[in-house]
Amino acid sequence: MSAPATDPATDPTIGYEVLSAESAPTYVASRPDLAELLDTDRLARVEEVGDGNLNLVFILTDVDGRGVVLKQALTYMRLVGPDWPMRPDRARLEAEITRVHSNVAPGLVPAIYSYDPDRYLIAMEDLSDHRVWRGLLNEGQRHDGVAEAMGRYVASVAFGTSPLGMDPEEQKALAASTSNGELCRITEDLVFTEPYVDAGRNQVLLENEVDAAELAADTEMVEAMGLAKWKFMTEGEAIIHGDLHTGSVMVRGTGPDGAPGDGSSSARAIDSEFGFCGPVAFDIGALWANYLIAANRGAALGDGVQRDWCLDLVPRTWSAFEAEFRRRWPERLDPRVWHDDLAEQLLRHWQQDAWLFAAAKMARRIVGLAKTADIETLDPEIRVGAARSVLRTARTAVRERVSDPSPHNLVALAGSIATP
Ligand code: SR1
Ligand code: MG
Repeated sequence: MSAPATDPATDPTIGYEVLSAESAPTYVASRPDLAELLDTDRLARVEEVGDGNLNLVFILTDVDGRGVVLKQALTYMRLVGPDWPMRPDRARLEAEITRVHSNVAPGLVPAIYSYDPDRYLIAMEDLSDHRVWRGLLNEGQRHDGVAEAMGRYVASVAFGTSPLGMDPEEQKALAASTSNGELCRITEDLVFTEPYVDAGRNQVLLENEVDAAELAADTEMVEAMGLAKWKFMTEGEAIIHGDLHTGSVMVRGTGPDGAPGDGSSSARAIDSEFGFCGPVAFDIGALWANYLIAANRGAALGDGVQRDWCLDLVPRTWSAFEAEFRRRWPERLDPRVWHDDLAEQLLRHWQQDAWLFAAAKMARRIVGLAKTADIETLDPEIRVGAARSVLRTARTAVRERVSDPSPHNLVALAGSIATP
């Protein structure tokens, strides 16, 4: 599917002002709260940079290096065009969820400056000194500390936006105000269903058609995905990110292998528009899946160092998640009945379910709509094998998850499949 030919800024069917690189400076200048963030008379850069599937994203910076990002929702999915209408109010949800996450996980998401409900437009922190983690990984760059930061982020959200850390009435009100059936349905369809029941949106290389057919005919896999879908649809634990792949993480480091904690490094989770009150393990599984996809890219390119480094991100995220969750546990709101055994049960449950969700996320990125550059940018001769390995990893993971759900076992399993 290709992006629409019509320019959204001049599309009369949209019904509200859609910005362009030409009109964005005027918009910022007209908003007193934004105009003070940068000098619109001395702009150095105005660019539409959105490379995601859904929205427009503008970066404006002035000659002094001050900037703002404007993210605007359209009335349809950008990747597909007007044939896939979507409610633009998703931008409000993203603004609200990012603000909540900022409160519970400070420094790990972008700052939100304002939300414009007339234009479905978020103004947020300029992260143009960061880069999208997926792109860095695809270049073979290794930024230590990012996997750990994301583990801490997921744990902070799990604790701080669930009844463990929020007043139960407030938490239920937040769950209601961030309820997002439309975007959840996209995940329910694209992640848990369509890789197994083709709705006409699946696509693989000719040589991988046999792998896609085997995946869909694998009853144990399909039943596991049925369970994963059920969990996704019913387990409202915390206000999760909902789409935490490596393309949703921005990284600033000191360069390749840059050491975080030196004051200049930073990792932020962006794009939480798929957020809702859902299962905590979904975010962990999304990260794990994308680490394993990146490891398979490394293996396909014959880069064993990159492969091993990417595999190791799985336990790194888990350990940071577990440590942060345990650190917060003494602050839980109802220790009268939430004894320490519950923490152990929750950690076990999240570890097991992360395998299930990781398997779902791996398979969808190979077979279904919305793939990953990690695999898609490989030459077809090696792409076939990499795609096959990711699918094998997903199918093996659903079988192995019960006997030993440790992250190290997932690494061993994935490493035995991701061979150069
Ligand atoms: C068709 S685009 C939808 C996908 O893009 C987002 O990144 C989510 O992963 C979603 O499934
Ligand atoms: Mg996104």
